[in-house]
Amino acid sequence: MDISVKLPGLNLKNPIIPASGCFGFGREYAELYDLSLLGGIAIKSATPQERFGNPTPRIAETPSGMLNAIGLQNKGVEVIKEKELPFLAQFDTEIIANVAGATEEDYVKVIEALNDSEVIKAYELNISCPNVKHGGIGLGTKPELAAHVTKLAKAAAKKPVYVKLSPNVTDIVEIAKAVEEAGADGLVLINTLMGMRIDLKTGKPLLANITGGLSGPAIKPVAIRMVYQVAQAVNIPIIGVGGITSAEDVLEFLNAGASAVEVGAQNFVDPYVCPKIIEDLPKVLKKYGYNSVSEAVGRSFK
Ligand code: ORO
Repeated sequence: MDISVKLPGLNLKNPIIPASGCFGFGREYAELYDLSLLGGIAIKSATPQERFGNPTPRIAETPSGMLNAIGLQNKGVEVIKEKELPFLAQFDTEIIANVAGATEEDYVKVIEALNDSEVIKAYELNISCPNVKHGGIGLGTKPELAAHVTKLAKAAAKKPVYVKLSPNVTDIVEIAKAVEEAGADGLVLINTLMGMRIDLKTGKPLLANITGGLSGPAIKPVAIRMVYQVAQAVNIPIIGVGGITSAEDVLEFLNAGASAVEVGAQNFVDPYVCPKIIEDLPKVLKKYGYNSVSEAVGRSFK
């Protein structure tokens, strides 16, 4: 069965994309399997300058999930361009750059730096990182701010812009519509849910950052609900993400209205999860009576 998916700027041979922050730049996974098997790869966030991220501890386990407070650690867009993109160029898969920053100007700077890269096929505007004091979620929780940074990004970008939305809002539909109106080519939802754990030995927060972003199977129903609500309100494609561990989970996201998916935390549990899902997906689609990915998209409300 052909499970390819065409989205703005992206010719995905299958709808499976490892999620940003859970796959680095693919180097460790490339030791385990051929990255050309993947539909695409959303690489770790790039900011204009190098960031060391938050102090440790910045990871904690939770039932059916994990908390992270990495703080957008990365080497800066120029180093990523010089050192990581040439490595990724050898694979036949679509590379998506996750774009982050502390200010609106930072987002534009990263986009301008990557516009001439042949490796990057699309941008994923990260206005939903819950772990930084400036930028990130601060731009993604108010419709006007989300729309404004999207407009600036679209004006600067020579490739399609997908906007990655935060679930830490009262009404995600309102944000999605504002971003669509501002010119976004697609949406990615959801980023992590803000959470917290306490270390009982000290009575203090377990993460040095105090709060962190919750990911993993625990958040899947929240992500499905948001994809379902947003898919009925917008006309741009949605890449669904949140707690996917199997091809059945992928089908659930497709039925809710996603056109493709990203797989995040499960890569830490099973580094082979993406190729396994890719192998299983045609069988699962067939089992539930579908002959293509597109037939399954939005089935829950169509
Ligand atoms: N963590 C998340 O959960 N989401 C992001 O977008 C970024 C981070 C991080 O770098 O801390």
